[in-house]
Amino acid sequence: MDLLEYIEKIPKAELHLHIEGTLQPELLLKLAKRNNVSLPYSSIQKIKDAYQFQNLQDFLDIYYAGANVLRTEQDFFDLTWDYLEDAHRQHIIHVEIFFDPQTHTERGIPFSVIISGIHKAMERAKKNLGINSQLILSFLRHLPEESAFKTWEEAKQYKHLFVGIGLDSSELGNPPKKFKNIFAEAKKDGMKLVAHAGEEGPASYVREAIDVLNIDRIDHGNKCLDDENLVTEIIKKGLALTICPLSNIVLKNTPCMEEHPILKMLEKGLKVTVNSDDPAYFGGNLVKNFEAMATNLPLTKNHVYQLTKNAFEASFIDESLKEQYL
Ligand code: ES4
Ligand code: ZN
Repeated sequence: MDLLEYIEKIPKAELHLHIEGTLQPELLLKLAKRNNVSLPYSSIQKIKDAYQFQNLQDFLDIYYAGANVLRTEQDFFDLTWDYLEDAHRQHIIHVEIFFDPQTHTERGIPFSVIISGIHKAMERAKKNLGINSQLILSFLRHLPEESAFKTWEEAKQYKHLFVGIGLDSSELGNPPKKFKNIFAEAKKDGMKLVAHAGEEGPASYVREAIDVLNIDRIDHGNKCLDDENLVTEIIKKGLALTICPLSNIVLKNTPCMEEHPILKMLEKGLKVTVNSDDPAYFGGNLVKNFEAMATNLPLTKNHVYQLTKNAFEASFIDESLKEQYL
């Protein structure tokens, strides 16, 4: 079996995936029509042409504008179902999905509509496709902590439907410590904790996410490489990092795939995993991320095996059930 076939066939887990970032141009146009939302684009090609980003904020502006077509439970169902079907085609058997409720509640969409649509698609995927999926509620860090608290008050009645909370959106100027209290509160409520850190922000934000927020897993974390002591601490603690190679290139956090540090991180002993982040915007799904690594880095089957094993180990699958995946 050659490397590309091995990448495709090996049963995989994905741990860093924003459901709003799976909105493909075709569905974007379809939902805009269905909900009478006007878009600045008239064709699939024009949408694709608009996806050119100089940095994280450039991308986020387009991502939030796209999310504006999501209005009804059916819309959230269709979005999630499309992703889960693609995940199944890629032999992903476990996925942890971020959703950003504030992106929708801020424009008047009820929390119940969002969670029901997503959850129903997850249930159907479990039954019809055999995919195991879990939800992580992610707070928008450009909004104040009070907004996260307000969201949490409403979310709590559905807490049996998600495993953890996360932190995403504009990193620079919004350090982890801004969300110290809500993370402590969610932990008391039994939530797993993750946060985007060191994507665009400095190594000190990664340290803060670990020391102040007490996170169980680091999203991105690439910038930890600027601080050797921090790398040693992350390895000692066994904290995993959800690396998103194509995202890093498209958002210009890494100059090119040939220079991506993922294999060096693996060799240092960091527990790194491969993920697609926002596949509709960054040039492809999880398999495409592995393929880009295969083309541009000295990737071997052993690396693919280790990266995949790391993802299952770092997942929030119940410890008693984990064995069956490893
Ligand atoms: C995101 Cl790539 C990335 N970074 C931060 N926040 C996000 N939300 C969706 N994708
Ligand atoms: Zn992300």
